[in-house]
Amino acid sequence: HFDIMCYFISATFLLCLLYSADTVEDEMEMATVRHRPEALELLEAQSKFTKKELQILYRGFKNECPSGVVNEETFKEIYSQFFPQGDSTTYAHFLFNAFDTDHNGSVSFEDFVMGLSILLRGTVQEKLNWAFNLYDINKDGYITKEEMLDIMKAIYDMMGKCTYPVLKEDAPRQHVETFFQKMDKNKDGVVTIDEFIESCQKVSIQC
Ligand SMILES: [Ca+2]
Ligand SMILES: [Ca+2]
Ligand SMILES: [Ca+2]
Repeated sequence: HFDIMCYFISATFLLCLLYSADTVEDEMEMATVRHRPEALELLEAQSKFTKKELQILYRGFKNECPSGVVNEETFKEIYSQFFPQGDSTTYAHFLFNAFDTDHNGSVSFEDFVMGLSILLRGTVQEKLNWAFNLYDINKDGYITKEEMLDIMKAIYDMMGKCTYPVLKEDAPRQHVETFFQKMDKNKDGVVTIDEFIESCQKVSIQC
């Protein structure tokens, strides 16, 4: 499970780098930032980024998405640039839903910053909560074996055949069976947030 977590965090980190890469001064963008000082101040209080970092992130965000929001298609395009050898469509879809916390079909700058804040600077507990929310595809508070299998297949698709040329067809299912056995402590067929956090923390300690 740990390597999967690392993969998904690094993938998200790449997205962050892309957004913040272009730090070229642009007067128009700075003007836009100045138009929303209250919004940035609120975000500074809610997230773990400084005002300066938020301005850089905002400029990159507006650069990439002038409309101020990211839709699912844009998200998928960005991911496919980083994983050209595989098909990242499904994983990008799941990640998009995890970032779109108010489920209105778009990732606003606020959604983006709050997600990044957790992934890059959150506590272990916050990161695990976020990961649980990602795996809980239908957001009902439980991770089923099917949901975990869907995520696992999406990650395998994203990494592509070049990364794991000798991978057997049933590898994702075998992985899920192993993880699920370990996580589903009371054997009721679903993983709750408590079971998830308990087993992930054990893995982290072992690493
Ligand atoms: Ca949203
Ligand atoms: Ca669920
Ligand atoms: Ca259980």
